[in-house]
Order: sequence, then structure tokens, then C-alpha cells
Amino acid sequence: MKFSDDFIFGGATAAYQCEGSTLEYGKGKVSWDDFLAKQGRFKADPASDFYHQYGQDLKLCNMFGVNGIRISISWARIFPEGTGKINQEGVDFYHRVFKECHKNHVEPFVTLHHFDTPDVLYQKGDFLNRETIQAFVEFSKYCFEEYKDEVTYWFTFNEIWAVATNTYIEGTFPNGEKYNMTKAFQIMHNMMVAHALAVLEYKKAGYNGKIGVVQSLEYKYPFDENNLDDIQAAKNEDVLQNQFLLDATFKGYYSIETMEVVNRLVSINNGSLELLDEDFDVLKQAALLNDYMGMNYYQSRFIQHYEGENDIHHNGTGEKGTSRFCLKNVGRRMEKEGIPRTDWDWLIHPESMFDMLVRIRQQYPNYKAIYITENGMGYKDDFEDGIIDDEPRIDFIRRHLEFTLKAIEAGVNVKGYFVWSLMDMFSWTNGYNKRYGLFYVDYETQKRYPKASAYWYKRVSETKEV
Ligand code: BGP
Repeated sequence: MKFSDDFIFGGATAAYQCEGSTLEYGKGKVSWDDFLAKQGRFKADPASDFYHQYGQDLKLCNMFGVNGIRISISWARIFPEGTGKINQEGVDFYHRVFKECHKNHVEPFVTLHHFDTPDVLYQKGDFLNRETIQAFVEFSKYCFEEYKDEVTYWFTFNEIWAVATNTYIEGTFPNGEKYNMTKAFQIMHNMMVAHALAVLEYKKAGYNGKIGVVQSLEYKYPFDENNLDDIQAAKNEDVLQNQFLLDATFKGYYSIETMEVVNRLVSINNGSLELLDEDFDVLKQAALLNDYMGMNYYQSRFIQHYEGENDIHHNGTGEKGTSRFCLKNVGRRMEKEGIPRTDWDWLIHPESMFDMLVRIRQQYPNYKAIYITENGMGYKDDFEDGIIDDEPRIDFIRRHLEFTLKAIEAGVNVKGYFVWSLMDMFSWTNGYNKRYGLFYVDYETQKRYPKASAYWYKRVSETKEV
């Protein structure tokens, strides 16, 4: 079986991870700037200097059959304070980038928020503060109108779950709070309301394009499929990461089953959620209007029942075997015999991506289309005289593309696939030794080198076969 002629073989990027120039050309501060400076481990400057190198990156896309690119617009480049005054230099920069995309026949898929809330709004509570919802809608409306002739494919948010868990459960995003399930659910809900309001604005204005949201999903299997407690633990994590957001996306309300788990998990913090009637009005309308969903998919989890103390350790160094994720009364993530892991302990399990795609089709039959907006493998690439032989990455992508084809065969409408990442770039909690790119970046010279995977991907894109 082959991919269709209009299938997108894309590469993904995100503003803060690739642009560099984090405080230049009129850009305002974002939540990460002070946080990273305080940590002192690494910074997002110059990263892969996309601000100046986009020309060569888009040319490489053109040469290597990459016919779509995920780009995010940095909110603080356009509105340095989050709202109000506009920075024309930032506005013009994205015009130049989109023009270059089209010149190179690379379709831009544009995300409005990829983890980089302007610092002014972040300091006021980020999306836990409903003022930020309104500010986001204003920013979105501005971009829809400004770039209407250049952008056809929009995404509101990237990975709402990642924002919630990394900020409030795992504590690896600014400002590093841990084990707070209530705030995690609340920010996910508020961001989905912001998404819904932006979708309604886009549709109301009648633009000639499409819009959706990018969710980050992981299939959650019980560690022991015959153990009822493990089955419950897997369900806990599934609702936390997947089902809460999928319900909000496709139904516009949370099912009784979802809320049963949510209430139980929120009660762990003796917390309560603010879910307003008017929120569900907009969520329900938007649920029918999304043109597609972006799915970022990297791995699955095997969950065991767990009543011990909270204990999470993030492997942000690539020292294999150092991850721990145990959440009291939720579950513990386990390794599984026979399933390999990367050096950052991410399970390599492409079958589970198939399971997730089929599940969406079954559980949310009103979904219209899915783009796999991120998938890829973090790897410590060897660079030898300009040659980067990244066979394990090729294998990773090949197997995920095979299961994508199987899902299409099973009736799931998958329209495109974006490798994370187009070129090597900054990784939020890992810095620079975790490389994902099809193109190797020498951060000293900013020179790009195609890896073996880039040549392989070109062939797939040309032949539509894996
Ligand atoms: C996703 C993010 C990306 C990217 C990727 C790889 O969650 O959307 O921005 O960073 O994961 O993650 P990491 O860099 O942590 O390995």
C-alpha cells in the first residue's frame, strides 16, 4: 500500500526551539527566558538560528521532498507584552518566512502557541488566569487576518497535556511545580476553551483555510492486563493525558466516565475545578467545527497500580534507566520486556500508534482528519566528516510510517506526517545533546548536514512507499 499523492511528508519546528534571537528584534520575554537563565544548564540562543537561516532550511525542505513544515508563531514577537502594542519587525519576519515557504513549495502548518506564553501573561498565572484566554483569542484573530493570504492550515495550541503535566505534575517547565493534579486539569480545560473561542472566531470570519489543535497522545496499557487494579491505573493515566482532552476536542463536554476519573484524581489534592456552563457552550460549538486534529505521538506507557509516595524523576540527560514516574493513587509507569527504549527512556512501540489512531476513529466518529504533527527519535548522533548515519532513527520513522499506512487501511483518515524535527534544535528540558533532526546542525557554524534519514525520507516522499 502507498500513501496518497497529496499526503504531506513534513518536518516540524517550534519558534522558541529553533529561532534563537530570543530577546532581539523587538521580541518580548517569554516564560522560559528567566527560568532557563536561573537553571543555568542551557539557553535557547542561538539554537538553530532559524530567524536568520530559514532560507537554507526551506531550500533543504524543497531538495529533500519535505512538502510541509510546522512552524509556530512566537506570540511575544508579535505582541511583546502579550496584548496591546504590536512589534512590526516580528510581524514582517513571519511574512518573509511564509513567502519563502511558498517559493519552495513547502506548505506551512502554523501553530499559534507552542509552550511560549509571553512572560507578562505568564506572571499573571498563564492560562490558569482567564485573562490569558482572552489575550490568546486577540492574538489569534490578529494572526488569522494578517496572514490570511499565506496560511491555510492553522493549529491553536501545541500539546496542551505537555503544558499541564510538565508545569504542574512533573515540574520540568516553568515554574517547576509538582504533583498538582487540580492545576493540571484546570489549565487543560482553560486552554481548550481558548482553543474553542479561537476556532469560533476563525470560522465566523469565513477565512478560506482550516483549523484544529495539536494533542499529545500516548496509549496507556495496563502493566498486567489481567489485573483489575492495573487496568484502573491505566485508565487513570489515560483520562489524565488523553481522554479529558479528546472529549473536549471532539465532544465539547466531558463524558460521565471521564468525570468520574477526573473527580477522583482532583480529590487527591483536595481540589476543585472551575468548569463553567458558558465554557461548554463554546466547546460544543467548536467540537463540530475543527477541521482536523494534530496528533503528536512518541511512545506508549505500561501502568501499574501504585499507592506509594509520589516520585517523579525526569531523565533530561540521556542517561538510560534514570526515569521514574510514580503518582500516588494514579499509577506507576513500568518498563516492559521486549519493548526497547531510547537513551531518554522513551518506549519505542509503533504498534501503539496504530491502536491510538483506531481508537480515535471508534470513540470519536465525528473527527474529520488527523495529521501526525510530531513523531521522531531523540538520538545522540555521531558526526563523522559530515556523515551522520542515523540508522536507528530511520528504523523508528519507517516503522511508524508503516503503522500509519495500516491505520489508513483500517479506515482512519490520516492526511500527513511530520517528523520531529526538521533540523536539530533546542530541546526544552534536555538542551542540545538530544538531537531529532533530519538535518544535523553544527551549532557553532550553523551549517546544516543532511543525515542518512534525510536521504531516506526523500525517497519515501517521492515514491510514497516505505
Ligand atoms: C514535544 C514538543 C516538541 C519537542 C518534542 C520532543 O512534546 O511538542 O516541542 O520538544 O516533544 O521532546 P523533547 O525535546 O523533550 O525530547
